[in-house]
Amino acid sequence: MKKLLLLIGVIIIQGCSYYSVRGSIPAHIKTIAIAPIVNETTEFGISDQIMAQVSDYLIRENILEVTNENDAESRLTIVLKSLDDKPLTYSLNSQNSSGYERVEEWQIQINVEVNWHDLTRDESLFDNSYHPWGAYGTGTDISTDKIDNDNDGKVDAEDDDEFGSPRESALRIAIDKLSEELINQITSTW
Ligand SMILES: [Ca+2]
Ligand SMILES: [Ca+2]
Repeated sequence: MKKLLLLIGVIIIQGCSYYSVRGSIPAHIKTIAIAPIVNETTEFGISDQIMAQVSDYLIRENILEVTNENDAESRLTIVLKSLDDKPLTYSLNSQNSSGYERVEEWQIQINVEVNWHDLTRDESLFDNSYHPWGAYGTGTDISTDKIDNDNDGKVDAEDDDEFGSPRESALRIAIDKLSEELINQITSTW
C-alpha cells in the first residue's frame, strides 16, 4: 500500500511538471532576443543560416516571444567556435591504386557556445556548448545516399528531413539539431 501511494504521488508530481510547455522557464522571462551570431569559422553564410533556423524554431515552438534586444527580457548569444568536416566511414574495398582509402561518408560538426542571459536581472541563465552534426556521402542528394544523415534511425525516403545536396543538407541538419537542443535546454534548465 505504501508503495502504491508513493507511486501515485510520483505520477501526480510528474503530471504537474509537464503542465506547461514553458517547462521551467523563470516566470518573469517572456521574451528573448538573439544577438548577432558570432562566426569564428571561415564558413560563409552560416551565421544567417543559424539565425534563421534558431528563430524559426523558437517562433514555431512558441515558448518565448522573439523580439529585438531593446525590448527583450533575455538574450541568447551564439558563438560558432569551429566547424569540422571529417571522414566517418571508408568503403571496404576502397584501397585504390595510389594506396589511399576512399571516403564514403563524411560528418560535418559544428561546435557552438551559447549563453542565455537574463537582461532584467543581469545574470546568466545558462552557458553551454553544443556539438551537433550531420552526415553526408559522395552522391548527389542525401535522399538517395543510403546514409541516415541525422542519425534518427530513418534512412532516405523514410525520412522527411533527408533531402538536398550533400554538404549543405548535412549542415542544415546540424543546425536543426542545435536549434532543438537549445530549445530543450531553455525549457529544462530551471
Ligand atoms: Ca534519418
Ligand atoms: Ca540519406
